[in-house]
Amino acid sequence: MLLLKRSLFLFLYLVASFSFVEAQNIFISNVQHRTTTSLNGKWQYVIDPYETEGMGGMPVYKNYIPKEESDRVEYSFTDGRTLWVPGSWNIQHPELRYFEGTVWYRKTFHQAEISDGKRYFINVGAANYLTTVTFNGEILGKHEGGFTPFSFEITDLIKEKDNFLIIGVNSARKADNVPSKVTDWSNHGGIIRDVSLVEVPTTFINNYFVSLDKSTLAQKTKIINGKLELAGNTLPEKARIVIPELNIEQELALNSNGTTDFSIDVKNLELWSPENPKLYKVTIEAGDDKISDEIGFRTIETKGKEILLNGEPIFLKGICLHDENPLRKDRANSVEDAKLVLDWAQELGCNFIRLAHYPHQENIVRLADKMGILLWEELPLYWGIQWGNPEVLEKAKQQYTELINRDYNRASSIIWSIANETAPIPDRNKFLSDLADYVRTIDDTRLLSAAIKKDQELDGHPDSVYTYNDPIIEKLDIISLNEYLGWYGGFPEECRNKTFKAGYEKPIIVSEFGGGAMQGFHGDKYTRWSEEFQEYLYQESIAMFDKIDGLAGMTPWILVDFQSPLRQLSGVQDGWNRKGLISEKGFKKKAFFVLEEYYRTK
Ligand code: GCB
Repeated sequence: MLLLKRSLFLFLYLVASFSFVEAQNIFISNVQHRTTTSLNGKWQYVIDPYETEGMGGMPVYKNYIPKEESDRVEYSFTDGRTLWVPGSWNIQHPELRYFEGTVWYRKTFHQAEISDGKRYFINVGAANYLTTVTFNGEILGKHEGGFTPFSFEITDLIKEKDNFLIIGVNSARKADNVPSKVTDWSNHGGIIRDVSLVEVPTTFINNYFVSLDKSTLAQKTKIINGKLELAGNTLPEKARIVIPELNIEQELALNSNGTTDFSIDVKNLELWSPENPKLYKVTIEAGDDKISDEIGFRTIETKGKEILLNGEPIFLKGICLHDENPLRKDRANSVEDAKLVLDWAQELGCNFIRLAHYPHQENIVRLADKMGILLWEELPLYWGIQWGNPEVLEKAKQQYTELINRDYNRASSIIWSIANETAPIPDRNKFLSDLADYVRTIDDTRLLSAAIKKDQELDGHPDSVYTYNDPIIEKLDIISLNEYLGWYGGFPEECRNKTFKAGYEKPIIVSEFGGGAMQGFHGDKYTRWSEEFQEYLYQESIAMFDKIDGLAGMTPWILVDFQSPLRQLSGVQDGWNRKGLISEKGFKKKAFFVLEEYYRTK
């Protein structure tokens, strides 16, 4: 693997730290294994529909409380209204069902012991979309992007008693956001993932990357490459990495800025794979800090039209997924939520999941590591993006930096997808091409793809040939295509007349196909919304795709029905996209078994 240059690492750190924030948005990796206090639970809130950041001229984050009868304060956090964190506000109160704007959340807490030798941070797993973090009456900064983590330091502000953390979250959809204004999923607003108080030594290990060097795969002694970065003023000269099961205890000399690139020789390494999702305990120590993680080592690459995992061809038996718990109708935000859907995917026979269309919760990626499920991860570069706007490109890079920082060490994550169904116009081609280069410079250990748009003109026409002509393919390792013949245009049997022409020596993933069905509704195979229609569509689609030269996997759309404001057909959709193989209540539809059978034969 090409190691990141130290200067690049620093640059990324700066991008992640200062692009949208005055100061202090610092990336802290692996929060789960640090000393933390959860700030989840009930938070008080105030709605700010006109986005004034204050009511009656009084900033909400100042937390004004009337002391005398004569005092004028025009908002109150203590009127009994609360929101559960983490969670989507839209599903918690009828008054917030369709609310898209700003809500201010307040949490108060005591911190019994504040130590001089420690630094304190507020870490937010994700808040959708634009977040203002304030603490004890001071604005710490803003974070943009609804699905990636961020941290702000509060060391100089934290007290033993009566701390108040006030976070404003604005979920308004805007044309220059990533994603842009219209999506086929629910715009769940609010603090959607865990919030915690993180305690670290004054100088601490804020980030590290380790991965298996693919050029050494065939060797007996393999090499693990790594990077390490410390944050703080009293930088030690040395750090240490320990992997007990591999008998590794290696000293790492640090540069004067607290970073290092390193390589370790390893013998008898058990490779991570779906059949053997072996994770090693890895501990890194530097100065007063010590952090442990569980990490798997594998390689992923392409050769001609094949995808190779650990040097061996693999067929990706996949399914698409949104980051929702359908039973709770909420954004997924726990290990239990992740387990629910990963268990279903394994029942279906999957070894691969496309986490559509934005970064999902970290719990699912960590659980996939343990269960041996490969993942495709993507950013919400979806319909309607302002391709010509350089600020939007910066936002996309920022989100990618945060996602890669979070998941770099996860063996399950093998593909970064840089876009979904975007028309190949010059501005978009330039944007995605820049982004592809950027992603490769931060992480050259994974494969790049993008779900390219179905061929509009040819789609739905019998006897047609699908030609892969999107210029962005040049930049990608894998060609991925969404194809809805039989649902959006034509009937399922028209799949018999469609062929696919590649012209590239690259593997192909069918990243979406499918159609809607209401679980429990039956009819003949031409009855729209019946389970039989969807079943027939799966039979014909699978037969069509299976003939594609270079087919390396598929991720039909989608494992479970999901909420979407675009889907309003009463009595059928009622706000749900019905293309799931499983209903929102957890019942399987007939098409589930068609795909399961196909995967059994692969
Ligand atoms: C697509 C999109 C996906 C939609 C799906 C549909 O092509 O990528 O986000 O939900 O079609 O159901 O139409």
